[in-house]
Amino acid sequence: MENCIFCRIIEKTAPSEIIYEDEEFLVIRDIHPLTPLHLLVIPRRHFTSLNELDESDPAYVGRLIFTARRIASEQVGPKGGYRLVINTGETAGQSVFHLHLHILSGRPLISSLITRGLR
Ligand code: DGP
Repeated sequence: MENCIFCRIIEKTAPSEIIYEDEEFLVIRDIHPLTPLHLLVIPRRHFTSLNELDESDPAYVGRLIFTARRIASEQVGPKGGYRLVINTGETAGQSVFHLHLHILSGRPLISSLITRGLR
């Protein structure tokens, strides 16, 4: 989509730090990190949000989650914890309307929220 920043990152007409990519997903570093490790798993297909995903293809969601798990494990090591977040809708804090999954690690949730002034 023309005005979608994540589509432009996928097309490589906008810059980003790409951590991983395959035929379905791209993993980039978040430009405004909330935690010491903050990555985004972005499907190449443009879905406005999680609500647009087709229930008839649950394996696709599995591949999205397993991609996030694999990259998170590679980045944080076997003992490191991480959190996966999908903000869905404006009132939940979604600001980019192209489905993406946050990988957050290195700081507990509550201090991440305080950093963003959300508490
Ligand atoms: P959300 O609020 O869940 O829609 O998350 C959108 C995230 O995307 C937010 O943490 C900041 C990040 N972001 C927005 N624009 C860019 C960009 O141009 N490059 C990168 N790397 N991240 C971006």
